[in-house]
Amino acid sequence: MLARIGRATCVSASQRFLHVAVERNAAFGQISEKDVAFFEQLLGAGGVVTDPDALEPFNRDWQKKYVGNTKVALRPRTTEQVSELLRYCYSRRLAVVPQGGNTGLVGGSVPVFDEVVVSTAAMNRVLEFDEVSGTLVAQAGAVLQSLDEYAGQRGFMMPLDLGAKGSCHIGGNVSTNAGGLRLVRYGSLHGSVLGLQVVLPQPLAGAAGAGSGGGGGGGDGRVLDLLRTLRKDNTGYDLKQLFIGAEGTLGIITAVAIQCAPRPASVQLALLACPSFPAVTAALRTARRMLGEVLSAVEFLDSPCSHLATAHLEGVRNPLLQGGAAEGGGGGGGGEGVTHGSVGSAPFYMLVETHGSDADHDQQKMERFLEAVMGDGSVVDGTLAASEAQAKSIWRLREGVSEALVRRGAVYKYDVSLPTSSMYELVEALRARLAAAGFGADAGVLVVGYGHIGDGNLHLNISAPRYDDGLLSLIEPYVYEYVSRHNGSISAEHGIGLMKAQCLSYSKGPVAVELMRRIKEVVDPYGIMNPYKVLPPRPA
Ligand code: FAD
Ligand code: 2HG
Ligand code: ZN
Repeated sequence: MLARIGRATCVSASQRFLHVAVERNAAFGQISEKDVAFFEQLLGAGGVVTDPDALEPFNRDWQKKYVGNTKVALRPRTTEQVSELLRYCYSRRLAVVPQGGNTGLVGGSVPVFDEVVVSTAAMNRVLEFDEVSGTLVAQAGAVLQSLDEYAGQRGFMMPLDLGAKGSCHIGGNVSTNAGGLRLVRYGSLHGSVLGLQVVLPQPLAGAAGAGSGGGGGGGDGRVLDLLRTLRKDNTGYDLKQLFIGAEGTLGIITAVAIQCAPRPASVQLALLACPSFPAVTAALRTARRMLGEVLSAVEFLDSPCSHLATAHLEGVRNPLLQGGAAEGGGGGGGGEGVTHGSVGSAPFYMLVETHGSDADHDQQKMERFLEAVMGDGSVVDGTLAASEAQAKSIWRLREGVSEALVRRGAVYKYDVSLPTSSMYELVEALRARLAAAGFGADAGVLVVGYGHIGDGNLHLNISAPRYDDGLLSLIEPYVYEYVSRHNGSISAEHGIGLMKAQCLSYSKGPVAVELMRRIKEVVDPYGIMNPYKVLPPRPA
C-alpha cells in the first residue's frame, strides 16, 4: 500500500524529482474490534473516537495538505492511561501518532496510513506553579495561550509565543522545539524546559519497579520521569533534550516543567517601513545595539506578505498604509498586480518590540532608536503602538501571514536558517527562477519572505493558485541545495515531520543521521512511534 502524500515532495541526489512515496510497514498491526474494546475499557467510551466524521480533524493537518486514514483516535487523561495504551500498542505493534493541537506545518502530527492517533487534548491541567521562581508544571495538552493567561495572573509569562498559541499544546511545542516570536529574548525551549515526563513505547528492562528517587520513573519502566523544576541539575546525560524536537518519534510527552519569565511592566512596539533588505538588517543591528537588554522581538515581512494579510484576513490593516496607499512590488517584484502606492508603501516592514520594567526608560530608548534608524535612512516610516489594542493589531499583521497564505490557495512552505545579512537573496533568486519558467506573479505565483530576522530564520513561502508538480520541481531540491550550500538549516523551527524526512541529509551528516537512527532503535525497536517521520528510511 503506497501513500502518495499530496503535493509534498522531496528530491534525492540521484533522482531529479521524487515524490514522498511511503510504503506502509507491513509489520504493523491493524486495528481490530478487540483493540477498540480494550481502549474503550481503558479510557471510557468518551476517550475513544471511531466515527469517521469525528475522525476527520485527527486525520488532516492545519494546512489540509496531509491526510491520513486512522480508524481510531484516543484521548487519555492521565500518564497512567498513556502508559497502558502504549503498552498495549507495543504488544500489538500498532503504530502511534502523538497529536497535540495539530498546528504543525510539516505533516508530523497526522497519520500517514492507519496509525492510532493519541491526542493530548484531554490532558490540559496545570499541575503546579511556583510564584517565587516562576516554574510551571502542566500536562502536555495544556493550550499555550491558556498557560500564558494562567502565568499572567501570577505576574509571569510563557517564554514562547507564536501565532498558533490559541490551539497548540505545550507538549506539541516541546516536541517540535517551537521557536516563535520572542526567541531572540527568551531563548529556545532547550533552555527554558526544566523537566519532562515521557512515556516510552517499550519498558526499559532492568528499570521496572525502580523507585522515583528524583526521576527514576517506577512502574514497569515505561514512564521516564524527568519532571523536575530545578534550574541547575548536572547529573549525567541531559535526557530531556532528546525529546525536545523529537516530533513524537521517541515517546509521548505527558507533562512539561517550564521556566516562565516575569511579565514585563512595559511593552513598546514599533512597526517600521524599510526601503530595502540591507536596510532591514541595518535596523536590526541598531536595535541590538541601542535596545540591548529590553529588546524582545525583531520580525520582518515583505510587502506581499503585508498585502496578503490585509487582503485575506478580516480587520487586519497596515497602519503605515493609511489613506488607501496600495502596496508595491514586494521586496523587489513579487507583487500581486497591485499598484505602487505613494504614502508609506515600502518593500519591507519590521516589528521591533521591547519588554522592560520602566515605561519612561523604555520609551526613551525606543524613541532614540527610532531617531537613529530614521536618521540613517534604514527606516523611512514608522509607528509606535499607543495602546495594547494597537499593539495587538500590529502583531496580527505579522502573525496572520501564515493564515492569509493558506486562504489564498496552495502554499509551499520552507522554514530555513540562513546567514541573516543575505537571507532574502534566496527569496529573490527563487522568484526570478520561477518567473523565468512561467510561474511569475502574472501566473498568480507569489514568492514571499518573512520571519524571525532576529534569529536568522526566514519563512519562504510560495503561494500558487493550485498545487503543481512542475512548479514544485523548480522549488525542490533547489531550496534545500541553496540552504545547504550556504551552511543553513532546512528546518529552523517547524521540524522535519513527513515533509522533509528524506531531506535530512541536507542539514545533517551521515554520522549524525546514523546516531539518530540508533537512538530511535534503542528506544523504539519496533518503530511504532510516529513512523515515516523525521528519519529517512535506511538505504536498502
Ligand atoms: P502538533 O501539530 O499536534 O504536533 C507537532 C509534532 O509533535 C508532531 O510530530 C506530533 O506527533 C508531535 N507531538 C505533539 N504532541 C506530542 C506529545 N505530547 N508527545 C510527543 N510528541 C508530540 N512554529 C514555530 O516554531 N514558530 C512559530 O512562530 C509558529 N507559528 C505558527 C503559526 C501558525 C498559524 C501555525 C498554524 C503554526 C505555527 N507554528 C510555529 C508551527 C507549529 O510547530 C507550532 O504551532 C506548534 O509547536 C505545534 O504544536 P501542536 O500542539 O499543534 O503540535
Ligand atoms: C510564523 O512565524 C510561523 O508565522 C509560520 O512559524 C510560518 O507559515 C509559515 O511559513
Ligand atoms: Zn515562525
